[in-house]
Amino acid sequence: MSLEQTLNDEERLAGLDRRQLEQLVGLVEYDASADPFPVSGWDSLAWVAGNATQTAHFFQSAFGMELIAYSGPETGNRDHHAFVLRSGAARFVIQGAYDPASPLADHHRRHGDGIVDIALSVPDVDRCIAHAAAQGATVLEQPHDLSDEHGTVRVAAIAAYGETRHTLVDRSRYSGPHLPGYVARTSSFVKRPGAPKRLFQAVDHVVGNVELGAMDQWVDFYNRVMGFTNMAEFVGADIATDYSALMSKVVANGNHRVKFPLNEPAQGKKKSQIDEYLEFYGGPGAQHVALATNDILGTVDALRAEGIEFLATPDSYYEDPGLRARIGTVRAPIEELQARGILVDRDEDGYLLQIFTKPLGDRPTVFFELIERHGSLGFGIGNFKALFEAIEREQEKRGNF
Ligand code: TYF
Ligand code: FE
Repeated sequence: MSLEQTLNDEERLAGLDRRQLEQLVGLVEYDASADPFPVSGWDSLAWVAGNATQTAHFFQSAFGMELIAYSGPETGNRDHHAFVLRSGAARFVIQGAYDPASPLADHHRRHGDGIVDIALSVPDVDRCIAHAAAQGATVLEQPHDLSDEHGTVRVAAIAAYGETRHTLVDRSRYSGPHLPGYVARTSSFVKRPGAPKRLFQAVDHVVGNVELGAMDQWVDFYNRVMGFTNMAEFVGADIATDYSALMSKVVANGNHRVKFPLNEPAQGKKKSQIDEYLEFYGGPGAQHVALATNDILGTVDALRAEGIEFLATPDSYYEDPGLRARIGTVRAPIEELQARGILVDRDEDGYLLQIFTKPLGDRPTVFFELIERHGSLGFGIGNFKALFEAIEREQEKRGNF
């Protein structure tokens, strides 16, 4: 059986089948044998938090994630705490310094809370690294084995934008809860009766913000080093200056599980949201994570009930007769979407529903998107104007014009 016909363990564990995954994240068939750097999907997103203990609690209490593994002083890790959380096929690792001299403390001083490692699942770590090195990528960790009584994981790491990295992980010979050094851990957290089993099923895309003039270099990096191809959607200089103050292109791995939009700032009427990010993150980094859900209405309701705040969409968005003509019939009445501020976009392949949270932490940097795809493989370009106006309203409240 080819790699592409199989679901990964996380997806199988999450009870997803292939058709659901095609719908959720736009999974496609492709010929992995010709791929110089085959990637099968996401492994995990590693975060640094100023207080991982509380951030891990927040991801459980508000985002309904489930604690599955832990590393920390009690397990022999005297540098930091790390909590592994899961929702469907999505896995987050929340890390925070224990030792005041931990490099994670310095990282947090520079960047605040954010995503430090976008780890990818690959069937052949050595082959990927050989190709990446030949293409001139910065190899941060050469391929090596990590072993314990549950088996062996092969890992390596390459540098991406800013201080972000891609760890490459092959866990096909491993049955432990996460990695050697972690122990299985469940939480005492009890979900409210009637709460949805999970609020999101998978990671759809992770967006990178890079410096002015660097977008094409990073598109080239993902093309040349990692064999990613460009997706159709992009925001060019022609529309950038009107309202969005950014330019954007999207690259994806062969099966489209992994999608990376890359933004760079553009000169607009107001200070670019990308410049604001670069200033407060202290350089390039991951801007937003889009979480795939098959019930965005229920998820938004559950998150709002936990106090999660979303960008406001003005009523004029829904009252525009052009919107109704453009989006046609979608699975919920527009009034239901309006009540929650959910945006709709349609293209030749179908439509999508999406909504964006406010920044998650103290700095105006990383935030979440929720996305429910119905055939569309896009990122909501039809919503950019409304979305960027909403972001600008938030920027103004922070005193950034
Ligand atoms: O991933 C995307 O490209 C869309 C659009 O600050 C987007 O979600 C782009 C920039 C941004 C927010 C959303
Ligand atoms: Fe997005």
